[in-house]
Amino acid sequence: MNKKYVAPPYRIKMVEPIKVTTKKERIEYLKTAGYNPFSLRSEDVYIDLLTDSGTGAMSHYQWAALMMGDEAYAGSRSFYKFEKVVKDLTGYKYVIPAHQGRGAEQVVLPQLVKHDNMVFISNMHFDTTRAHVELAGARAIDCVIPECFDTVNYHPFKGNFDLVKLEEIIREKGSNNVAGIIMTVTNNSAGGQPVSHENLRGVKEIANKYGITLLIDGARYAENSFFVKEREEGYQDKSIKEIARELFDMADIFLMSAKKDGLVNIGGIIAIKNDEDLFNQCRTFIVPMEGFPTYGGLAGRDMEALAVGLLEALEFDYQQHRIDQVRYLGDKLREGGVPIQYPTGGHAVFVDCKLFVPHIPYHQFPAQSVCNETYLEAGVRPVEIGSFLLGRDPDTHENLESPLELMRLTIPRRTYTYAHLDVVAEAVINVYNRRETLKGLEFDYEPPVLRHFTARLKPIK
Ligand code: PM9
Repeated sequence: MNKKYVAPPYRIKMVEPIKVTTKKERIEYLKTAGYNPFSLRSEDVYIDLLTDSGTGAMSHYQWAALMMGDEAYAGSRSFYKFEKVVKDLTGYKYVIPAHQGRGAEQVVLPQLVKHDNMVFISNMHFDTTRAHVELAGARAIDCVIPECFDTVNYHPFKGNFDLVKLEEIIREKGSNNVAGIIMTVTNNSAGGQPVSHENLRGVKEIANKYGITLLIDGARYAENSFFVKEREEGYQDKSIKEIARELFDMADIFLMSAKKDGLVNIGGIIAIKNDEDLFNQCRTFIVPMEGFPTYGGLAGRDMEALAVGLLEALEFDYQQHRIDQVRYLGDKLREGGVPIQYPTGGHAVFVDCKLFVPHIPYHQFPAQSVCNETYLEAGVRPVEIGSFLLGRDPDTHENLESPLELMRLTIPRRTYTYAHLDVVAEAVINVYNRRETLKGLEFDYEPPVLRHFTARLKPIK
């Protein structure tokens, strides 16, 4: 096998041209976008590493499946096909589609909030999950192991829960005030870092001891299962599918943004192991929020493509190449001296901007500044995961300081080649070599919720 990288287990049947722009053009585009790459037009981006969410390429099996979509409003044949795949995969009794991950969150999370002053505890809440926890009147507490914040040293499972702290929080809050424990796999916000099954077993024991519901936020559950196979003692001979099944066996609810490991452009999943009452509540609420329970905001054709994509994401050859592409970019950046969250995660390389631009304080959004400069350098669009995204304290409205200031270079699935990743590495290394010249940012306009999506910024002179 090629030692430099794992070559793709697919060939390319259709291409989408992308535009190379000049630096002069990019300076104008970024200014018009309010120094927020979310507001750039995608046609002004050369290599788009904003997200791996819904941006991947579907296989020809998925495109063929689209043609089989049954667009009946109720009882669609495509729903039953999708439902069977999810039930077989998870072993759960109840399945409801949603239009995407946050659609699933907005339906399920409020059902678990029974009274005032409740909390959810997660290894790390993703930003939309945190927003839905807060919109449901609860509070979100993160409880990841401290090794996660040390980007320099290796730890195989930086996504793990801090089990001692988890139990302390439950005792302090009182178990009847804990609406749920959310295990995010992989842990997106801290670098696409995996969670071990040993850790998950520990979380399950604690959840059982205190009678608390355990949810899996499994947008990237198949990538997590690949890492478990690769790194955790005793899993080397198991298939990714078997490992994933063990993960589902340990939880009560599975929420998924299917735009990641579902290998589709749109879709979400709610799966409930056996709580019939909760299922009935969700079926009731999905109607005004997302749509009738057999389509949940999706077209029949979307459910067809998802039924196929869920299984493709569990194939070993697919995952081996996928994870290797990301690791390739991480290794190139490390060779160039760029500080990254190490080891490289499943879906993205996370550049540590606290170390990259230590002269920019958190309230001037250091990682956003590095993202903008990377776009100016080569038309590569990364995304900030740091204090800009974290937002303000819901009670005091103070700017929160994120423990990590990260620039995420997110790799869409089956979309870019290793040559594109070479361009990205060169661009980031060039920016790193002139890092002292980078400046912080301040707000021109700040929206009240999930501000990073639509805010406008300006460079501090
Ligand atoms: N994640 C991501 O880019 C897409 C939105 S931000 C550009 O990483 C987890 C772990 C996620 C996630 C989305 C959602 C929400 C829930 N949990 O985007 O609503 O990573 O499908 O999913 C994004 P939806």
